[in-house]
Amino acid sequence: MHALYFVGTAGSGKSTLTHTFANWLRNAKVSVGTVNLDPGVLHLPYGPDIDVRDFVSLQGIMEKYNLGPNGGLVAAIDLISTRIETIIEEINELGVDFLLLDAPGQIELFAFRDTGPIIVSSLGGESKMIVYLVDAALGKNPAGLVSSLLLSASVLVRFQLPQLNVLSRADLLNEEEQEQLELWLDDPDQLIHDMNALRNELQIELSTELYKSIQRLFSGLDIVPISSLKDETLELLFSNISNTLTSGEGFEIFR
Ligand SMILES: Nc1nc2c(ncn2[C@@H]2O[C@H](COP(=O)(O)OP(=O)(O)O)[C@@H](O)[C@H]2O)c(=O)[nH]1
Ligand SMILES: [Mg+2]
Repeated sequence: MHALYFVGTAGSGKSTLTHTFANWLRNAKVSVGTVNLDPGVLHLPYGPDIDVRDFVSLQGIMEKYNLGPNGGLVAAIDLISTRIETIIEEINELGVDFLLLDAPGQIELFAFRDTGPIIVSSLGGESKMIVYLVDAALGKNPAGLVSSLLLSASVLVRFQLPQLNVLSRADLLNEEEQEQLELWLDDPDQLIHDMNALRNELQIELSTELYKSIQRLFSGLDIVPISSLKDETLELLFSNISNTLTSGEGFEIFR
């Protein structure tokens, strides 16, 4: 089984992509299961095969411990790790080739509490990776892009798994904005030059060095533009995922 964790900032399109990519895989005759890891989500665009809300009740936790929504979410996430064994059993019962795991809306709950790494190290067997969603809304300006990539870099450091960066909701960018983004990704000097907010030499130097480190960390920077509204980009997503999981060899159905 291959486990794909969809991680990104709130609203970057994780749940929608879990839904559309699962459908795309099913159409390609690939067996797939979905897991909702967000105890606080009210509406999902898909019916998950496994849902952490069946194991931890946010409302119940808020009432029992007299917590507000934020404290409740933190406690709920932490409680998931106590139910891991049962969740693993359910996953194994699914017997699918691909497992799509939809991370909680707020990235810090998953990436920066202990539970995230515990879940990732326990669920999904040997073949697993992170699909990190850089929201296209943040790719419209250089500071948004750099800060989003910094977050992606910290996810990489935190989980130490193969990681693919995708530009999610790419249909929100017009052609000019797409080209601008590609220019920034290719040319750090241009990116830094366009960061008007940087007012002094120190800020410019720091940003340049940070950005170059990010590029090294991701061995160059290729961000795959995808959109849940466009099937052809989901095919591109699959071929990038298969390359990442097989170190460039690709899966059989795509060779
Ligand atoms: N235009 C566009 N909107 C999208 C796309 N994917 C998600 N959305 C919208 O973006 C919002 C947030 O999506 P959601 O999947 O809930 O994000 P999550 O918080 O990361 O799970 C919703 O209103 C979605 O309908 C996309 O590819 N293109
Ligand atoms: Mg979501």
